Amino acid sequence: TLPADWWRGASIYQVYPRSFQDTTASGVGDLKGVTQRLGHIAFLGVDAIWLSPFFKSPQADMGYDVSDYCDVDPQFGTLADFDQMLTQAHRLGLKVIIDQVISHTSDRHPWFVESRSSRNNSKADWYVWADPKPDGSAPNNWLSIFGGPAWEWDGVRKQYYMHNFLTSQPDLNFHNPEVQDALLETVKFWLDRGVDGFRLDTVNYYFHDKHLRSNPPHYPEDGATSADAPDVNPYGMQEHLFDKTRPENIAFLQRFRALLDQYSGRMSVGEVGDGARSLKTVADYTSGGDKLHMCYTFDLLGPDFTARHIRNCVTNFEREVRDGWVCWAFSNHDVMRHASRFAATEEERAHVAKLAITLLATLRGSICLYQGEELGLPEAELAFEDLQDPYGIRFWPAFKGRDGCRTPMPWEADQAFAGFTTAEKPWLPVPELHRALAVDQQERDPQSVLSHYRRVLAFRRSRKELTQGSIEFLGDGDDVLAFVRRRGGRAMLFVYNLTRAPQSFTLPGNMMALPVPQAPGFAGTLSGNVVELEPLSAYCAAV
Ligand code: TEU
Repeated sequence: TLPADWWRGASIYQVYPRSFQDTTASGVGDLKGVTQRLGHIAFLGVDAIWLSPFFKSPQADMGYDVSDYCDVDPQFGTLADFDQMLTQAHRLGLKVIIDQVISHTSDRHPWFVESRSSRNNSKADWYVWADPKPDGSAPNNWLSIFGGPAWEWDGVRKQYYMHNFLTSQPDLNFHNPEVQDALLETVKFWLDRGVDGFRLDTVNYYFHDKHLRSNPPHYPEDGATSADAPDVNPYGMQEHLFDKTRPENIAFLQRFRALLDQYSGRMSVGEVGDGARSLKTVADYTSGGDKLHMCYTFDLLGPDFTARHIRNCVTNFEREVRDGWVCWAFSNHDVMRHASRFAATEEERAHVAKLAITLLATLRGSICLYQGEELGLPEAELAFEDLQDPYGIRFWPAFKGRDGCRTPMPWEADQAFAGFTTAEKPWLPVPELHRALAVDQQERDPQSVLSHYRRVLAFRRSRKELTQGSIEFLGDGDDVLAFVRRRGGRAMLFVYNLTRAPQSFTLPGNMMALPVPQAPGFAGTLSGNVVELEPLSAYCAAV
């Protein structure tokens, strides 16, 4: 058995159930499919899985629009399938984290159906309803992330309701204690079923400004005002909401944590998607040990894979967040796959994928991997006709949406749809390019990205200075990223060259570097007190 703080430094594997394994020939993955493929995840050497939503849902936002928090969508199976999956995961030593999407519900959720039916029903105040301005327009200037205003007119109540995402994802009114109670009941439902943790979707969107004040005008970097592009989300809305509501959310997160603490070994990881202020939010949400266990930020989900950027992210975090804890990730179901994002050419893709996991596995924090990255999968190129993501459909071709990272897992190269489904057609195509990268091909190749992931994750797991130790950066240049991970009397030096030119790094005066046996993927060499690094390579030593 693992200690109660098993999550600290853990490696978490994100499963996107729609695209993992289909067992019913529906073209969509399901929970039985997850159970069937758990061996692959356990063998990878992670500590936990995070499952994207499988709850009852009209699937307007691929399950991030929930219509029943306490049931499984028939597309994904049944509660019994979930229990089986959970039992099997536990048998394999894997913790199970589920995605709680409680900032908003689906508009088909019975709570919203009732809420919109009149102005005086028992759930009339469970969502964010507001009267129009005298001229009939929306209550304020808030915008939706997925485009257009954050307000939708309802002809029955003759009021607007607020939504941060799709119009079919109405925002719950967290200021109402009954809403909080009802949501905590659903959390309890899954705790009692035995889940080990929760990923809290958009945790910093829970509360809205009670006074519904308009946002200050927002000036994008290019000098245009949001009035120039009213349909494009300028992220001004969230900044306004966050600032005004932090204290209320903290009190809610304390209630949430108190519930988790009635059980043993349960954890929470909040998704904080607030660009500039995310670290402040993470600090507020994870400090003190009475709120969230850790937060997940977007810092490493962008295109920047440079020494300076990574050093900045981690040092800013260490400085701001102190006793809080972060979960780093290079990929998830919302962003372009990092093998494509970080590699400059097709040829260097596999190499960059290996270097990226080596780096991630040596950072301080917990780490999150997204299904398929262990194969070095590139982003899928899809035609408009293939798109399923409403976000992409709306903004095509300026933004192609999130389907390119959501295509099915390739398991067996010579099977139809690489073994994902026996249906005539999967919900998203399996790119031809992914076939050669299928699990069965990479398993037998010790040089494959997959084999490398296994070695690196085992390396991380076997060393407490990696999962729990401190981190201290050496130097502040653009050419190399160097840091020491230390715990008790043990310390390790890591040096990364993320550039396309050879680099060298001189050890600090009194540092003695000794080779580390079985350190995978560190090709740099030491001559005298200088570490020599080929382009895109890494070095490690005991110091
Ligand atoms: O994402 C929250 C979020 O901020 C996203 O809108 C993100 O900015 C965008 O996807 C980046 O391309 C969460 C889920 O991860 C996402 O899949 C959902 O669509 C969203 O919440 C709404 O529930």
